[in-house]
Amino acid sequence: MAKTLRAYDFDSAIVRRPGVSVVKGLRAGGQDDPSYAEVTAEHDAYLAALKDAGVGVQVLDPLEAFPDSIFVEDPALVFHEGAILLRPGIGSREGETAAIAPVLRERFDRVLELEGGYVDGGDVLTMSDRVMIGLSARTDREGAESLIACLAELGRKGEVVQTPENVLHFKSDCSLMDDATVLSTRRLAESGVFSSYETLIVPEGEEGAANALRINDRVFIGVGFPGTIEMLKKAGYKLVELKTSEIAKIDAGLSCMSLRWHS
Ligand code: CIR
Repeated sequence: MAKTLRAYDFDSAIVRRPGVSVVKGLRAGGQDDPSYAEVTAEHDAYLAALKDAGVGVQVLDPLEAFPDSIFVEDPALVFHEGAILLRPGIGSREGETAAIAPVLRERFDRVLELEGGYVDGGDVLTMSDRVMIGLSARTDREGAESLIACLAELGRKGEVVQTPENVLHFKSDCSLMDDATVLSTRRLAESGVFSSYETLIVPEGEEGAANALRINDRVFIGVGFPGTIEMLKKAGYKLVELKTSEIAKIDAGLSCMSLRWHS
């Protein structure tokens, strides 16, 4: 009998190396530019961790014209059943979709396109029974509805939810830990979106830890979040601690640096 794939079973991924322009990546606050060398080091460690988790990784060349293109999660969504080309909700990143489209057309038999509106992949949380789409400053209702139509074509159910105010992406505030459990900030969990899930709440002051990443038997987590790390260890998760302080300067975390799927 074929094995049922869980939402965190992955054997394939795509990443894109940072260009030197990454230092000009978007940020909502007034953070300093990150260092190119340190972003590259964080990216290298992330790539090594993916490989160590048993994932085959395709590494794309940098795209200097798009400072944020290292965050390949935002212009597309990928599943075992096929890929969906999204439309990032900020002008400077819209062209990233056309850049990644040929790569996805080579890797997937089915590549769907959003009919209308805007969706950033960072607003999309794939769970085993549904795909949550968080409305945000980047993802609008039209985009979310178009995405639900694409998901239906792939046999998946989409659900529109709300990203907390002043939070970049839905997944800035949460990540799937396993089929029954979500790691979340308090502000997001209190909105009730995870009522049918167990929630592990990151301690106050560690909101950045909520963007963790479950890959196969392990969870990638940012270093510098001791309370969250202790909580997850106690809950029995195998952790891979990765430095994210440079990419955090451009509002990024662990999910955004890869597109992941099971072939
Ligand atoms: C942006 O503002 O678009 C980038 N500086 C950060 C994108 C992070 N993406 C993600 O969490 N999915």
